[in-house]
Amino acid sequence: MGTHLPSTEFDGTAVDDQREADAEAVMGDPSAQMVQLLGPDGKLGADPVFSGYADRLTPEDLRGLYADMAAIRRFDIEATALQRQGQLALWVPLTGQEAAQIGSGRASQPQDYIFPTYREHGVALTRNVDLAELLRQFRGVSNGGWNPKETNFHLYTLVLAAQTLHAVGYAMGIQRDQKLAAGKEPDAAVIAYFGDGASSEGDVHESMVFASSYNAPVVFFCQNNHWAISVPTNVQTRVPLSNRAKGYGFPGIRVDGNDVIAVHAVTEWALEHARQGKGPVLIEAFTYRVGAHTTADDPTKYRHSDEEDAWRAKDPLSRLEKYLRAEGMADDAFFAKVKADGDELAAYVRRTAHDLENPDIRSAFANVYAGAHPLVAEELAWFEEYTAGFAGDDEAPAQHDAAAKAGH
Ligand SMILES: Cc1ncc(C[n+]2csc(CCOP(=O)(O)OP(=O)(O)O)c2C)c(N)n1
Ligand SMILES: [Mg+2]
Repeated sequence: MGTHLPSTEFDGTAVDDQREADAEAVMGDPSAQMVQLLGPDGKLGADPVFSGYADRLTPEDLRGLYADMAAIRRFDIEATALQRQGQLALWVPLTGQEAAQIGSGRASQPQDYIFPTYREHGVALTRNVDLAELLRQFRGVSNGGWNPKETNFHLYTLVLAAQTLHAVGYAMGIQRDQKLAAGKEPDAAVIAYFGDGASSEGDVHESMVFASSYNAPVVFFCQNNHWAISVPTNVQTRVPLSNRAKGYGFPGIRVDGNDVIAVHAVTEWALEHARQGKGPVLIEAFTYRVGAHTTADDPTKYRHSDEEDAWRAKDPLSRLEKYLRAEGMADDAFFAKVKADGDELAAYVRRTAHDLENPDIRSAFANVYAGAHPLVAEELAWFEEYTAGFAGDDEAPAQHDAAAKAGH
């Protein structure tokens, strides 16, 4: 059976002209409707609303944003290498999306709560998640890897868009808590990250309806990186994704996702809006996945390298480097230090990843229910009998906390 996807799907020959024209309108040069402060040439422009937010960033903040972006890019390279060497089962690269992630993550405050997808390693860094711990899931030694309560950075969600529902539910919860604790605790907001492909999921629609109906303090942060594996964004939508917010009755902003200053400003504005009880905001960060979808993907099969080259010219790091140098805010010594710090981070991650041990699989039975459950106990008993039957495994399984908790 042939595909039902429009012919803009990569085939190199047949092209649906109308779809191409629509795609041009949606995906083509969007500058007229996109918030951009720092252009690819490293020059800082102005915006009537968001320049005021950008002005809050000190030279030290700007150097910090650069250092974070460089660190996470270095981490991404290291994790990709670890996967190629068989140390990780899979890796999900973020290169190209550093500004969208660092800019938005750095705009959040400690009391805010973040629901990521599976690619938000840059946001994880801004929330102080130990990046070596983050590799646990990709090494297959954990279903999560870190304790979300410590950082207010939720576990990765691989079921597309499911976390947008969790985020709105959480936002509605804190909205109620805040009423009770009025004035005693800082107001908090929630960020729900999702992709352009995930935007087609019913869960996103339901989330936006609920968020709007209840005026929930949630920022929907869509990283439009132009691809959902091999499907381009113009198959997901015929209008800019940010426009969809209008239908739900809250603000939608498209921001240059490779401009860390604009992303920071827009996210700060949106979080303030949410914390002040003014309701949800949709941010569409217009960016690009420069590498493969995952280490199991080969993008040369579905897109042209000239498209990748055009986006490399809009690189988020090089434009901030140009700006910092031109303004005299950073010199060679700063960039050398950033590189050395990145190498040190990579060495730490490599060392730690090698040592991440397999968990006792019985621990999986311990966390099914809060307390003991006869069915879980029965399944654990079966499992122990089964594993005891393997040659060489002649020791009876030791009594284990998990077994105790499962009621065994
Ligand atoms: C509900 C669901 N359907 C399909 C998949 C398989 N899948 C994993 S990633 C992906 C593409 C997602 O694209 P996008 O939302 O744009 O995010 P990106 O990977 O580009 O960051 C798909 C279809 C899934 N994980 N969950
Ligand atoms: Mg995508």
